[in-house]
Amino acid sequence: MDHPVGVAEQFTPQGRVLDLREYGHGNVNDTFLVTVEGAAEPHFILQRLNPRVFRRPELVMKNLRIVSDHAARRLARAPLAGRRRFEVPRVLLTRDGRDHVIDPGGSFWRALSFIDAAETFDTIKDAGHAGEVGYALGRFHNLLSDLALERLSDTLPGFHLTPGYLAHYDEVLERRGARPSPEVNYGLRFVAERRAFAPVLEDARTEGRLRERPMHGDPKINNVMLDTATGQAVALVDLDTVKPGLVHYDIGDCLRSGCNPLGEETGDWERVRFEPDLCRAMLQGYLAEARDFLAETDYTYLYDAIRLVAFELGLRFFTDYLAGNVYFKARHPEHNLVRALVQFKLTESIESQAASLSAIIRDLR
Ligand code: GN1
Ligand code: MG
Repeated sequence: MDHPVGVAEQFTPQGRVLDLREYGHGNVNDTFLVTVEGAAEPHFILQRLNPRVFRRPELVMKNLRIVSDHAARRLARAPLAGRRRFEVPRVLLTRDGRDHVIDPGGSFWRALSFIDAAETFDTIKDAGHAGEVGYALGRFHNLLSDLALERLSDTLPGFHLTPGYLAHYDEVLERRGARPSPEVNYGLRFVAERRAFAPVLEDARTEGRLRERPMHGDPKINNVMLDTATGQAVALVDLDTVKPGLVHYDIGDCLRSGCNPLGEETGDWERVRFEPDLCRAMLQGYLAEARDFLAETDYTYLYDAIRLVAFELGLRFFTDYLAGNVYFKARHPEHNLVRALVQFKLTESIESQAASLSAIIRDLR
């Protein structure tokens, strides 16, 4: 890999790179915050895309440019009420006008504008925070609700298709087996008991009850940036997974991430809970922006979406643990197992509150 400073310099028109440091806690790409001298905007984000995950990085960039240009046009046309700001990261070009750099080692790098005076959190603070996270996702869906779907490529075939993850899990188990332990046995049983539930959203899509829209793909809480002064959501970042899909996976992902007060990286998996008050606040924030474009049947699948995405992410982590940690970056060999147990416990908590969560959805619709 080329030294990132050398790459960063190619994205700076005149300025010199003053500082470059690792940024954020992504599980897939490598992210750096770059500070430059003498530029109108002193910071930008530099990222190296993970080639094992993003096989067609040029398509990722194409989607990103379409989405970011479309959102910028919408935002310019209709500024937000109440002095709210909302931004979508811009793609930065190199000195010779390209949207990426391939270094001599073959790594794919790209740069994005930095959202200033804003911060992210890995765990939810309170219901106010939850409302803002929901708002950000609703705002984002709203901004893209009139973008023609044919313009977006499927950059990650199979991404957020739960039956596909189940098939992959079966293959890995068949190929490598699983070394038994109480935690592994719990995981195996957990998945076995929920197999029939996996295709719930895909069946609804095939049968025409849910239709595709532009989706974000990864709206977890640390991808929502909050204004450092007001605490209001000002951006939903990490747009690599934007593609045509079901917004239900986004809603489920946002809720599984934001209504788990211990956060997805806790080691205390036995105490993980899905918090209904946070769910109410988050959905309220989301629906304030999304009500206009959601159809009646969309509401029918909201509860299933919440339950499914927690299950799906647990299944993805568990599979990666069984496969030897080949997809998600892991800090220790059991990391993906613990991450899986967190999502499985969260799923159980969601299931045990099925009636009250459905009532919350009914109240808000
Ligand atoms: C990955 O890399 P990061 O942290 O933005 C993953 C998401 C998962 C998330 C769980 C492309 O996102 O699907 O929900 O980890 N992204 C990809 O933290 O697989
Ligand atoms: Mg991501």
